[in-house]
Amino acid sequence: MTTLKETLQRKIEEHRPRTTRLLKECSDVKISDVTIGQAIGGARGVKCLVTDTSYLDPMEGIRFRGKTIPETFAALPKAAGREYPSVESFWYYILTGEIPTLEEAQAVEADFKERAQVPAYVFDVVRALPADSHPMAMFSSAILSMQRESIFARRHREGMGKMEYWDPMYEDCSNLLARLPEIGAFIYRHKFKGGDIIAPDKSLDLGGNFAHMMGIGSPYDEVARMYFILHSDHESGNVSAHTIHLVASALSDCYYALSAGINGLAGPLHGLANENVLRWTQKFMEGLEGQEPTEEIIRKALWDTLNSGQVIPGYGHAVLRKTDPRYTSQREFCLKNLPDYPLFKVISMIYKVAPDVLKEHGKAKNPWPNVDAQSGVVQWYYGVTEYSFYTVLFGIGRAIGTLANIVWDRALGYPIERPKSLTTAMLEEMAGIR
Ligand code: AMX
Repeated sequence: MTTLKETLQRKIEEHRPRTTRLLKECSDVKISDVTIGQAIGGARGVKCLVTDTSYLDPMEGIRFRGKTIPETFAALPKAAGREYPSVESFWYYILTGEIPTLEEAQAVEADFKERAQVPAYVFDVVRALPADSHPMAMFSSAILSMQRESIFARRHREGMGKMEYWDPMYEDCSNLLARLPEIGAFIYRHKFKGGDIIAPDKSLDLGGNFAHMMGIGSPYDEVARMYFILHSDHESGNVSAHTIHLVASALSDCYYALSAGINGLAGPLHGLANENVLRWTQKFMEGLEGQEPTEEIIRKALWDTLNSGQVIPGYGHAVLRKTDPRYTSQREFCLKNLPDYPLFKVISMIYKVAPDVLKEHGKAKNPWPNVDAQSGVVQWYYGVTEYSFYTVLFGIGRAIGTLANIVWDRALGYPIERPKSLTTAMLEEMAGIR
């Protein structure tokens, strides 16, 4: 059996000549044009990033290392009696592109247990924040506080060579990922359960241990595995992944980079949408005052939201032009496990009505639901009703793909990122209107 790190090293050595060749022989091949609309419009659709961990097709949705979500879940090994693969097996896969054997996946589980010890000062940092701090501010601060642990930063100060960068980056990213579930669960229990903290159980895998530390019984361990893998990666153009890649491109270590990305994920147009979906739905259900929800009532509530100038949270996407397969995957989970749950029924009704409302409204390029329209229902059902915590869950998941990506960034020697900006006057001149 080879270890994950040995496999990764082999993969890096195999891959490096491809990047070298592209740069040496094909640097001038054009892959994208940029219009004024794109320069003002958030660089939408400008192809200028290279990401091998995942690819997002507008019609098909995400593929992790070439596999769709159902293919990924089917291909990864599962421990006896489990429906979902471990996060550790997925970490092996997203880092190397190879499906591990169960034995290899379990070796990563054992490795993570060695790395999972969260320094005590991290909890002090969370405790020191005002009680009404948002869980995402707590999460980002906790991650940032661990920067002093960075092996990459130390080795860089000591003058390591560029070809070695990936190694301490891999070590840091593995350490950080292994610690995130305990930090997340600590924030949850500290903020919402009166500080009644549950100690980790070293016999469990990452997903199982997270469920245990949250204080929620089976099958929440399966929910955690599913949730973290589904939210892991969405190529590199989205705000959190791009921020993490950008910050790391300055050779900032993964603690700085992930903390920064978490801050981006905390925005309502990005990861915070999962909180806002539940806020919107709860407010809607309270307003019903016992009345049965109907499609007509939902349609009116959606229009009220649009007419007040707000977006419908959980709908639309910058790249996707169809229902997000991450939404579908969680919907299938609900259909199997909680088909009659009232909140799921409302969410399903919204799914029936909202796309037509958004089409009629005529603004959103994509009227279909994204991942955030469905994820809160599952959490709510299993007792996590404190929806301001939901984006922390997203953040733990998002760390998996983005940390793998920055290990590869360092392995392939990607430079500091620095796109060029122009002034408005320059654009007017180029357009011939000045
Ligand atoms: N409700 C109302 N209006 C919407 C909308 C929605 N769900 N989605 C898009 N629009 C509007 C935009 O605000 C924009 O309006 P404007 O012209 O007045 O500025 C117009 O439609 C065109 O936008 P777009 O090109 O379709 O989308 P975008 O790429 O600019 O933005 C996104 C994408 C996700 C920010 C947007 O669809 C949105 O705000 N959705 C709701 C929030 C949400 O669910 N975010 C989570 C996305 C997934 C994730 O990152 N976790």
